[in-house]
Amino acid sequence: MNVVYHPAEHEDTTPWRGALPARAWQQSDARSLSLNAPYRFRLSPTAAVEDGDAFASPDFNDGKWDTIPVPSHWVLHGYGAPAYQNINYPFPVDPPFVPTENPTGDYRFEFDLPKEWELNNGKTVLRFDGVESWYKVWLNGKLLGFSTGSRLPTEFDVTSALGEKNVLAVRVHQWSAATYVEDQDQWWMPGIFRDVTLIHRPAKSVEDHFVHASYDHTTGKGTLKVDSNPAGRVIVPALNIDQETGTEVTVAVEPWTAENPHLYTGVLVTDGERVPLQIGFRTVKVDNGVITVNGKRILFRGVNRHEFHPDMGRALDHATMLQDVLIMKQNNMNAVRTSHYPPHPHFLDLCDEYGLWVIDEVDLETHGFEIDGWKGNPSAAPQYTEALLNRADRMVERDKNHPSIIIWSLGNEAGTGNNLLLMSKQIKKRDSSRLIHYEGDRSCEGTDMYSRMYASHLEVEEIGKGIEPPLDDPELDAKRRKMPFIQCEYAHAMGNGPGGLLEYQQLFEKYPRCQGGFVWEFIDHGFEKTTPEGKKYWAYGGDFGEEIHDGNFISDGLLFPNRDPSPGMLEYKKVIEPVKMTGDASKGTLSIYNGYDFSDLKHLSLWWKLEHNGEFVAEGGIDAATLPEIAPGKTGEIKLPVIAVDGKGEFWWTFSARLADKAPWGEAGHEVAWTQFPAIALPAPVSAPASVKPVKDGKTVTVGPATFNAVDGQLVQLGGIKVDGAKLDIWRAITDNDRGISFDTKRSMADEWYAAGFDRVHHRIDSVAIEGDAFVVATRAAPAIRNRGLRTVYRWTAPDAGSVKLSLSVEPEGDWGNLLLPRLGVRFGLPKDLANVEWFGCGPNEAYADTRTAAKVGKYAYTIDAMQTPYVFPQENGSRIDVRWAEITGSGPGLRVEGEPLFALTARRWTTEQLDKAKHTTDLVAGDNVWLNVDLKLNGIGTGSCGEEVLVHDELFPAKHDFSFVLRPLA
Ligand code: IPT
Repeated sequence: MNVVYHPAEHEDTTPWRGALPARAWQQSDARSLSLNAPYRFRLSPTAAVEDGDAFASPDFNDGKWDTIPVPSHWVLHGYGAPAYQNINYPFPVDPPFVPTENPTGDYRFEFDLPKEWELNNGKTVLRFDGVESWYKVWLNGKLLGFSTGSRLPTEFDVTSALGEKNVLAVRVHQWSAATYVEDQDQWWMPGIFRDVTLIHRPAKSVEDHFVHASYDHTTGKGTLKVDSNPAGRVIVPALNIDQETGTEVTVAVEPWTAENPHLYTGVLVTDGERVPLQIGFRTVKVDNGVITVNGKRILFRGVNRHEFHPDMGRALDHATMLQDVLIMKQNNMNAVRTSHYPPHPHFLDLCDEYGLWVIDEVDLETHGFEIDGWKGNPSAAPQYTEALLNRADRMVERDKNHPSIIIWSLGNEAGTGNNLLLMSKQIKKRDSSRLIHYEGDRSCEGTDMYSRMYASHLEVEEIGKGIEPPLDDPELDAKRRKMPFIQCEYAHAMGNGPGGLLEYQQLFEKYPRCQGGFVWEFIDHGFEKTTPEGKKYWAYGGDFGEEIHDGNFISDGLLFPNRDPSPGMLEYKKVIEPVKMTGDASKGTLSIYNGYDFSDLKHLSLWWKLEHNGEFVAEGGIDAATLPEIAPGKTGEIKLPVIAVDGKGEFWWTFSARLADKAPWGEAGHEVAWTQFPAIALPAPVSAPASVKPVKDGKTVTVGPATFNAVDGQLVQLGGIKVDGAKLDIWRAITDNDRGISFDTKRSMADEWYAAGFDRVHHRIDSVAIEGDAFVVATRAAPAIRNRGLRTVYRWTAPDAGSVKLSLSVEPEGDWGNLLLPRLGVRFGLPKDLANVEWFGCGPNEAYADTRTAAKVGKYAYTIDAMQTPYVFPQENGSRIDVRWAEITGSGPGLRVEGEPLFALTARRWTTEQLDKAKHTTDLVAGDNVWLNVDLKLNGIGTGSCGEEVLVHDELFPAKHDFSFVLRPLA
């Protein structure tokens, strides 16, 4: 039997029907009516709804229906649940067909037209700013058409259907032929999730307008031409411009840049409408293989931003959009890639206003085709040509008047194919003033730059030098070799990390061709859930019962879901600081490098502080006005204040560059950049000589304040503190980056470490003896199965009656291959009342070998609870680096640890093993001990969850290590 498959309506790849041509996003004096409101709603399990289209009729009785807010996602309002897959489609790949189980939402909304609405003047359009993924619209029973393109607007002409009383009916299918091109790495969340608006289009109002505003840096003049249909006048009072549309004028202007986002307020006037304009003059080019704006090379300090809010999903409100822009600006970012679709248009208004370079991306991703060798990929399928061109067109038309957008991106992870080339041509034809980006086609046909994601440091360096491996096609290779380079994604901010940011930044600053990148990504997409006991946690993939899912890969942002900054955000802010200061106390100078692309430093003042062993000595300010003038790319110098310091202890200068006055995005005093350096050479560490001999008394040995079991050598008591399980520790709770398979070496630390048994090390006691001044315990720490082990000798001596020093010597034996160690240190179980930690060292936040740029030397006091970083997926966290001393105290006796000279410090209420097993923060339950780790070192963090492993210089090799510190019980 021959079966013929007929695609259903929503399985047709035609992008829309009945819609008006795309046009620029604009607000104007024309009347508009927001139709955002609670709508009547019902959900059906399939696209074929029981009573057909009956619901579209104005007389349909929806009295029994629920209501749901518009805009929103129904899965966040009790209908089904969000679902997370990264690359995979949640259904069989068989375009354009989608499953019969296709959640379908019917919406109904009754509204009255305001009395003033001029029904007889011009027309009225109904606008949807975003509906996922396929929808059909009726007004008063009249079918208007259908549309796709979830994150793109669609307008329908409703003039003939509109009355004084109206019933709007919308049917939305979650899955459609369009789903195949919307396979972005995010939650699947259907619904009418952006605004719905009724907009009056008076006769002779602006059908569309295109602002062309360029800047010539050689003359300091801008050229403005506003195209409009119909023609009208353009008025820009500040520039004395009052001229016909379609004509060009060149005048002296302040240009627009992300650093100084100068906008000129104007108005476009036709006989029917006044459209306010925000004009930014700037010229984007590729000049000599480098992206320039207004004649200058720019450096992207960027981030990838998905739209996400833990309550609203992608239905963001304006306040959240503003918050995102402010967070970016306050953390020194200057660029955003709108991954992987055009954002809500208001976000782009904010980018214009506050200043961010924008890569605006087409709503396109077909990543799930990769697994089948890209067979049937819509990017190459003629069946999808119209849909893809439609998406490119609607993005460009909607967003073309934003000065902040300097690059159009064709989409993300959509393989290669002729449709992409056609999109590129279409965009270039319409708007030659911006550059084109697409990462997925390494040949760079149809793009203006070479873009990569997660290229290793080594590869970025090769690209910087122009010695990257060639393409097969010599012509394309020659072309690409002359192109500017960006990392459209790098430094995967999943869990603890990313590591290696500093080294990336150094490459971007070194090689003109390497123009920076965009960290993946801005925010963890986590939804709040509650345990049966009422404890809240962030849910990720799999927590909603998805049949297939990608777990916590959705949790890879610089912000936690509630927009609290993660340590990664603080690190990135420091690494990309636009001002670099370096102090030299021996010369008495501070050099200041202006790393802005356009700005001078007049907006900054300096504040300084001198500290002695973490205690305040002096502070002061240096006024913006008294600082030397330092042009972008130039370095200036100031003299350090003269303050006498002696050689006892550590004296540190801290210099901080802060906003001198309130900026639109930050308060006066907001820190932009800082540096620290010692005021005098650091004192050499003094090793404490033993002065009190060990004493054996029956079953115990005492060394100063420490008591040991004489048989197994275990430390059991430190002054008044009971100690549990003090021993060498090489394990850490696996981080997301440990778990990942590194792109460069194909290694997964987690796989190697579990296989090696580093989580199940046994400690064999080889000898316990008093040797002169020392109590010496010789052990061999090793997991089962293999011959490898760590010969570990603990030498305990007492510098005085009140302290005991541990000198640890660790020596690997057996076959270690190229294994690395997770950590190397000593773990102590202490009484749980020890809840507070004070330390002098780096802080205040966690820092690891390759995530430590933002750590400042100082004295800090935290509770143990506050020292934990609540990663959505629990993992190693909270280690403080370069600690000189720490005191852990509680209601009973406390303990002081003194480094010789430095150690890394971790304190927790659960063991590493418990931390390693936890899946959500609520799995972590305080136990009967506080666990203190005094570490020589931990392996770096890297960005192996999606990228490369730890750089060699931050890896922890199993070599011979000697390490000592002093323990001093406190009364
Ligand atoms: C890359 C995707 O472009 C991005 O959307 C996100 O999924 C990221 O990975 C990982 O979080 S693609 C990857 C195969 C490099």
